[in-house]
Amino acid sequence: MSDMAQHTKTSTPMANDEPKHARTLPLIRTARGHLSGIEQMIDENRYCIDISNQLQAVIAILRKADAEILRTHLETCVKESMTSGDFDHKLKELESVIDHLVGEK
Ligand SMILES: [Cu+2]
Repeated sequence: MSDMAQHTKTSTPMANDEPKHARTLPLIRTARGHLSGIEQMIDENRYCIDISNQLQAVIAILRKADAEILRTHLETCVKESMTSGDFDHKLKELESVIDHLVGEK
């Protein structure tokens, strides 16, 4: 089963119609705006350090977005898995995420 199917299988619809990760969308859109600006900077052959600074800013935004997604995952999917019998699988997934975050795998 793919990760997406697994996620869909174990996710519960929110009480309203708002997507579960809606609060993260502004960060994603901000990052996309930054990336467009960086693309333009490269087209304009701007100074390397200026481009790098902008890239660092996008990376920081994406890290924050990732933290928000994971926080929501804890508050929803993981919390629900405590009663659905899927908790061990959710822990394994999180262990893998932590390994990636610390650069171990
Ligand atoms: Cu989740």
